[in-house]
Amino acid sequence: MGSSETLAGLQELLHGYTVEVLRCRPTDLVEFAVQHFTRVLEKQRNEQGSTKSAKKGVTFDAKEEEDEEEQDVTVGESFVCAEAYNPDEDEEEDEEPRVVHPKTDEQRRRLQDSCRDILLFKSLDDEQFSEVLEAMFEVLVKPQEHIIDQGDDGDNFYVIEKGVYEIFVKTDGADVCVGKYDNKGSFGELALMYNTPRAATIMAAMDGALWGLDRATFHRLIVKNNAKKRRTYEAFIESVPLLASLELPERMKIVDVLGARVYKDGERVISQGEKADCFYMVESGEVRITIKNKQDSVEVEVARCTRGEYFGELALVTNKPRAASVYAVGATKCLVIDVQAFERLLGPCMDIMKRNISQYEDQLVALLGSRAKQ
Ligand code: 1OR
Ligand code: 1OR
Repeated sequence: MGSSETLAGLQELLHGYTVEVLRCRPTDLVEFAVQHFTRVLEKQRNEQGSTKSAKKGVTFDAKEEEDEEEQDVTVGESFVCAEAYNPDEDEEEDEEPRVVHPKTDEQRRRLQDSCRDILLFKSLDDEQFSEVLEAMFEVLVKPQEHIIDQGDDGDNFYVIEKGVYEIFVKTDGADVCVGKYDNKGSFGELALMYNTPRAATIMAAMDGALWGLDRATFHRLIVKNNAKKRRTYEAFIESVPLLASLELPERMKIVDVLGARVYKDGERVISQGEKADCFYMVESGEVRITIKNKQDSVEVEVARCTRGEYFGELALVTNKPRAASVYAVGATKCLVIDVQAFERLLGPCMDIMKRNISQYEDQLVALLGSRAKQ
């Protein structure tokens, strides 16, 4: 093995370890390293032992790693915290009775409607998605009811069917309202994903309806999928210029919560004037951005975005309706994060975004100026 290959292997090993530290936040890093690398070694030996995996060859040779990616083998991303998701125990886990909450047809319809746009569900296949739906249960809430209290252990993940829910975060001992969910979205994923205490308090502001998903099912289906998602999108996320100033763990948290949306040629992604609830990055394809003026409603193309570029930040930053419409040019895939994750994770990129926004204004002035001369 050459020195560059050794370095690539080392990077991969440390990377896997970093991921697990981030997920589990262990108190003793050294002890955690011993446990982690012992598991990696065991896995490596197991796979070398079996004919099938001998072909896959778990090795830290940089070139062979690329093949591994395709064959869905993971090294170093396999362990999740104390409660530990360990793929070696998958079979056992699969044998556990599945959680099923029977529902009427009418409930099922409402549930499906509520879950249609949930980003965390976007990377599930049909079977996994229907398992999630089977396991979900209805929760009706009253005004002022706390669904989640900051600091508690995580029990369920929640999808909103209806109602307004306020988000409070403790600052200097006082609960400060930092945002709200307005009749859509989901919350309660962080404690379940990273095995951390609840990061915020969520309180119903009115009568509401939610759908809960228990921790075990969330872990088995969503967290497990996240490892795959990271392998799929990590390289792309690393290549997005806007995110370059973020540390690796922060970039990975973005991958964990993003959802992919695909659009056909000409399909509308954003409609000017609508309320905004998410932020987009173009993963493949292209979008055209159009603005219509108040007088004649004619849409004028003002910009395009291709792979690695972002849009939909303006309304989130200014708290105003969407300033432009956005359409797919050819088949296009966008990676999307919701406004809460945008605020939580993209704070460090805000300066860059604001700088670009000020350019929109310059361009608008230039455009109006050139039109006025015509
Ligand atoms: P959880 O399991 O930690 C509380 O339980 C949930 O509130 C959390 O998952 C998120 O789903 C949701 N910071 C942390 N958690 C938030 C935030 C948030 N917003 C919603 N949740 N911030 C607010 C961003 C608008 C950052 C505050 C500093
Ligand atoms: P949004 O959340 O308002 C539409 O949703 C998005 O289009 C917007 O965020 C930006 O990300 C993106 N003016 C306004 N929005 C623009 C512009 C733009 N370009 C891209 N977007 N101008 C064009 C500048 C080249 C100025 C208009 C003349």
